[in-house]
Amino acid sequence: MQNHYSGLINRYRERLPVSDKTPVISLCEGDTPLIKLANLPAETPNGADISMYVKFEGLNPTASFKDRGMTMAVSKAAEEGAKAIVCASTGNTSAAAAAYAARAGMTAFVLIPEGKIAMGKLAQAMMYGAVVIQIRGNFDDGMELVKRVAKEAPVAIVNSINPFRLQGQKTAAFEITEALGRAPDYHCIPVGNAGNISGYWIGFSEMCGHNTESCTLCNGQCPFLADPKVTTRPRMVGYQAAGAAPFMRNGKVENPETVATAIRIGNPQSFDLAKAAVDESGGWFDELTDEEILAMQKRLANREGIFCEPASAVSVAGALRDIENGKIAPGSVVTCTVTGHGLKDPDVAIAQCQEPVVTIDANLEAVKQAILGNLPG
Ligand code: AN7
Repeated sequence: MQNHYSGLINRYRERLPVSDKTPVISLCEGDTPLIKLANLPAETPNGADISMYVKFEGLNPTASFKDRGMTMAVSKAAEEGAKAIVCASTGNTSAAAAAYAARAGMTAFVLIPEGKIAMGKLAQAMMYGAVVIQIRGNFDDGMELVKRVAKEAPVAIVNSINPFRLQGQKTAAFEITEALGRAPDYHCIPVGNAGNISGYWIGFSEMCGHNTESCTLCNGQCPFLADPKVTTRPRMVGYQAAGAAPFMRNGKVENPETVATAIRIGNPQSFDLAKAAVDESGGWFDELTDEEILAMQKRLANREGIFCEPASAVSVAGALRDIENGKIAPGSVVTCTVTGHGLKDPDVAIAQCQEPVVTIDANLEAVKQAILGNLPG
């Protein structure tokens, strides 16, 4: 099968820190669709002439963007002979770590905040066979513990403080630029631990021949930097949940709280990299309330057919608000990362669908009435 897509390491091998000696641990992640929105921009004041696209990362093998970084982190851990990996997680990192560890024959230890991760993510970590360690604390507590325990036990950290994670995640920016044949004018993205926005900035920068401070691996030595594919980079726009918005408070948030549990993070590990990316690109950070987040999660599903988890709706909600208020200029090409699939968090989804499900007897007349009573006017 010569044209069989075999994952992002093989696809972008010459742009990643891998060699012939790196065992590629892959689930064919990446190559996700860039979906042009059909309805929401036109329904938004000032949005009629905006081209808006969603990079739907929920269609990765474990249903979130984390697979991009994890294929790199676990492949490099395997190259270094690791037998076990560890991460703190609000859920998606743990699912991805568990899956790639299973494939590599490693043990994954995942620290999750008790009671604060979506059910689908917990199911994944357990099915893939991770050792799930619930802590009576939040993600930030877990992250500190992971950093300390990795000094005392033989486990490789696969959180995004592992620079190979950002290298994998930068490939989404490659795919967007290739799909559009140019860089977008604005790239909008949810921000939690702030690794992904930093990875995208590396990717967009490399596409136009720039090195960034966030690329701690090549120091400007990558040969492909001399072969730019495009001439511009987007403004990077990072959106947070209002109850967990350290970038808006200019520092740590002690007790982060939001319905979007994926981004319930108060002390982002890549704070400086993300701030540099936003500043260097001429972008900005902003925040959305839980009400705005949930409303957009539902609108994306019922107006565009894209079902994402709450944290992922943040990018689209923020972008549409900034189109309406003119911060995003008319005529722009806007891309939004939609980070995780809606099926990850069925509880929050069902809780916000208020209309009761119609239940009827199993006969033709009753079905007919149910249809005729609900046809569009
Ligand atoms: C759906 O899984 O941090 O700013 O431990 O799951 O790169 O952290 C998840 C983060 C956005 C934020 N959307 O990305 C974890 C974790 C979803 C996420 C983010 C996360 P970063």
